[in-house]
Amino acid sequence: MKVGIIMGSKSDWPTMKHAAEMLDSLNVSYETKVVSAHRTPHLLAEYSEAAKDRGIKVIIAGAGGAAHLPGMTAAFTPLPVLGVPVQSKALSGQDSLLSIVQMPKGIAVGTLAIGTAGAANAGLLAAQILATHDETVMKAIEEFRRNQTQTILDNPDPQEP
Ligand code: RP5
Repeated sequence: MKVGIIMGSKSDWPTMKHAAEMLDSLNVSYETKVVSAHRTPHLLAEYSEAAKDRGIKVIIAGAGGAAHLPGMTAAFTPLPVLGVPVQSKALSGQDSLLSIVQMPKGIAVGTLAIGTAGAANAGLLAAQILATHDETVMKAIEEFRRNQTQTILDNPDPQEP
Protein backbone atom coordinates (compact mmCIF):
# COMPACT_ATOMS: atom_id res chain seq x y z
CA MET A 1 0.00 0.00 0.00
CA LYS A 2 1.40 3.38 -1.01
CA VAL A 3 -1.07 5.64 0.83
CA GLY A 4 -2.49 5.36 4.33
CA ILE A 5 -5.92 6.92 4.77
CA ILE A 6 -6.67 7.30 8.45
CA MET A 7 -9.54 9.05 10.20
CA GLY A 8 -10.66 9.80 13.72
CA SER A 9 -13.96 7.95 13.56
CA LYS A 10 -16.09 5.72 11.36
CA SER A 11 -18.36 8.74 11.10
CA ASP A 12 -15.63 10.41 8.98
CA TRP A 13 -15.86 7.74 6.25
CA PRO A 14 -18.62 9.44 4.15
CA THR A 15 -16.12 12.30 3.75
CA MET A 16 -12.88 10.31 3.58
CA LYS A 17 -14.20 7.81 1.04
CA HIS A 18 -13.72 10.59 -1.53
CA ALA A 19 -9.96 10.33 -1.00
CA ALA A 20 -10.19 6.57 -1.53
CA GLU A 21 -12.31 6.97 -4.66
CA MET A 22 -9.82 9.42 -6.15
CA LEU A 23 -6.96 6.98 -5.51
CA ASP A 24 -9.06 4.16 -7.02
CA SER A 25 -9.57 6.22 -10.17
CA LEU A 26 -5.81 6.76 -10.46
CA ASN A 27 -4.93 3.11 -9.70
CA VAL A 28 -2.98 3.99 -6.55
CA SER A 29 -3.03 1.42 -3.74
CA TYR A 30 -4.10 2.47 -0.26
CA GLU A 31 -5.30 1.22 3.10
CA THR A 32 -8.00 2.68 5.32
CA LYS A 33 -8.15 2.65 9.12
CA VAL A 34 -9.84 4.39 12.02
CA VAL A 35 -7.13 5.85 14.26
CA SER A 36 -8.27 8.36 16.86
CA ALA A 37 -5.87 10.86 18.42
CA HIS A 38 -8.04 11.02 21.53
CA ARG A 39 -9.71 7.61 21.82
CA THR A 40 -6.81 5.43 20.65
CA PRO A 41 -3.68 7.54 21.29
CA HIS A 42 -1.32 4.56 21.53
CA LEU A 43 -2.58 3.18 18.19
CA LEU A 44 -1.90 6.59 16.64
CA ALA A 45 1.73 6.42 17.79
CA GLU A 46 2.15 2.80 16.66
CA TYR A 47 0.58 3.37 13.23
CA SER A 48 2.49 6.57 12.51
CA GLU A 49 5.86 5.24 13.66
CA ALA A 50 5.53 2.00 11.65
CA ALA A 51 4.13 3.51 8.43
CA LYS A 52 7.45 4.31 6.69
CA ASP A 53 8.93 0.85 7.27
CA ARG A 54 5.70 -0.74 6.01
CA GLY A 55 6.20 1.04 2.66
CA ILE A 56 3.61 3.77 3.05
CA LYS A 57 4.74 6.92 1.21
CA VAL A 58 2.01 9.44 2.08
CA ILE A 59 -0.55 9.57 4.90
CA ILE A 60 -3.94 11.24 4.52
CA ALA A 61 -5.47 12.00 7.92
CA GLY A 62 -9.03 13.25 8.27
CA ALA A 63 -10.68 14.40 11.47
CA GLY A 64 -13.40 16.68 12.72
CA GLY A 65 -13.88 18.97 15.70
CA ALA A 66 -10.78 19.11 17.88
CA ALA A 67 -8.91 17.56 14.96
CA HIS A 68 -5.51 16.62 16.37
CA LEU A 69 -5.00 13.49 14.27
CA PRO A 70 -3.10 15.01 11.30
CA GLY A 71 -0.72 17.05 13.45
CA MET A 72 0.03 14.24 15.89
CA THR A 73 0.53 11.79 13.03
CA ALA A 74 3.02 14.21 11.47
CA ALA A 75 4.81 14.43 14.80
CA PHE A 76 5.44 10.67 14.76
CA THR A 77 6.53 10.20 11.12
CA PRO A 78 8.79 11.90 8.56
CA LEU A 79 6.32 10.95 5.79
CA PRO A 80 4.24 13.71 4.20
CA VAL A 81 0.89 14.06 6.00
CA LEU A 82 -2.14 15.60 4.30
CA GLY A 83 -4.85 16.82 6.66
CA VAL A 84 -8.55 16.82 5.78
CA PRO A 85 -10.85 18.91 7.99
CA VAL A 86 -14.09 16.93 8.28
CA GLN A 87 -17.23 19.08 8.39
CA SER A 88 -18.40 19.04 12.00
CA LYS A 89 -22.04 19.45 13.06
CA ALA A 90 -21.51 22.20 15.63
CA LEU A 91 -19.16 24.52 13.73
CA SER A 92 -19.39 23.32 10.10
CA GLY A 93 -15.75 22.24 10.03
CA GLN A 94 -14.22 25.62 10.84
CA ASP A 95 -13.07 24.08 14.13
CA SER A 96 -11.55 21.13 12.20
CA LEU A 97 -9.82 23.46 9.73
CA LEU A 98 -8.30 25.69 12.39
CA SER A 99 -7.23 22.67 14.45
CA ILE A 100 -5.33 21.24 11.48
CA VAL A 101 -3.97 24.25 9.64
CA GLN A 102 -2.05 26.16 12.32
CA MET A 103 0.88 23.81 12.82
CA PRO A 104 3.87 25.17 14.69
CA LYS A 105 7.04 25.70 12.66
CA GLY A 106 9.03 22.49 12.28
CA ILE A 107 6.23 19.93 11.88
CA ALA A 108 4.40 20.19 8.55
CA VAL A 109 0.85 19.16 7.64
CA GLY A 110 -0.52 19.95 4.17
CA THR A 111 -4.06 21.12 4.93
CA LEU A 112 -6.83 20.65 2.37
CA ALA A 113 -10.30 22.18 2.12
CA ILE A 114 -13.14 21.33 4.52
CA GLY A 115 -15.20 18.26 3.58
CA THR A 116 -15.52 16.15 0.47
CA ALA A 117 -13.58 18.45 -1.89
CA GLY A 118 -10.69 18.43 0.56
CA ALA A 119 -10.79 14.63 0.84
CA ALA A 120 -10.84 14.16 -2.94
CA ASN A 121 -8.01 16.66 -3.35
CA ALA A 122 -6.02 14.91 -0.63
CA GLY A 123 -6.22 11.74 -2.73
CA LEU A 124 -5.20 13.70 -5.80
CA LEU A 125 -2.31 15.43 -4.04
CA ALA A 126 -1.08 12.14 -2.55
CA ALA A 127 -1.03 10.71 -6.07
CA GLN A 128 0.81 13.79 -7.37
CA ILE A 129 3.46 13.32 -4.66
CA LEU A 130 3.88 9.66 -5.67
CA ALA A 131 3.93 10.67 -9.35
CA THR A 132 7.19 12.57 -8.89
CA HIS A 133 8.82 9.12 -8.70
CA ASP A 134 6.26 7.01 -10.58
CA GLU A 135 5.66 7.61 -14.29
CA THR A 136 2.56 5.35 -14.35
CA VAL A 137 0.84 7.47 -11.71
CA MET A 138 1.95 10.64 -13.52
CA LYS A 139 0.30 9.41 -16.73
CA ALA A 140 -2.91 8.61 -14.82
CA ILE A 141 -2.98 12.14 -13.38
CA GLU A 142 -2.39 13.68 -16.80
CA GLU A 143 -5.24 11.61 -18.23
CA PHE A 144 -7.50 12.62 -15.33
CA ARG A 145 -6.74 16.29 -16.08
CA ARG A 146 -7.38 15.86 -19.82
CA ASN A 147 -10.73 14.14 -19.19
CA GLN A 148 -11.79 16.76 -16.66
CA THR A 149 -11.02 19.57 -19.10
CA GLN A 150 -12.68 17.82 -22.03
CA THR A 151 -15.86 17.11 -20.03
CA ILE A 152 -16.26 20.85 -19.37
CA LEU A 153 -15.46 21.82 -22.97
CA ASP A 154 -17.98 19.24 -24.22
CA ASN A 155 -20.75 20.61 -21.94
CA PRO A 156 -20.58 24.41 -22.14
CA ASP A 157 -24.33 25.10 -21.69
CA PRO A 158 -25.03 25.65 -17.96
CA GLN A 159 -28.78 25.05 -18.53
CA GLU A 160 -28.29 21.54 -19.89
CA PRO A 161 -28.18 18.75 -17.30
C1 RP5 B 1 -13.27 13.26 15.71
O1 RP5 B 1 -14.48 13.49 16.32
C2 RP5 B 1 -13.58 12.43 14.51
O2 RP5 B 1 -12.63 12.67 13.52
C3 RP5 B 1 -14.96 12.85 14.12
O3 RP5 B 1 -14.95 13.77 13.03
C4 RP5 B 1 -15.48 13.54 15.35
C5 RP5 B 1 -16.76 12.90 15.89
O4 RP5 B 1 -16.53 11.55 16.09
P1 RP5 B 1 -17.75 10.58 16.49
O5 RP5 B 1 -18.29 11.08 17.78
O6 RP5 B 1 -18.75 10.66 15.37
O7 RP5 B 1 -17.15 9.20 16.59
O8 RP5 B 1 -12.38 12.59 16.54
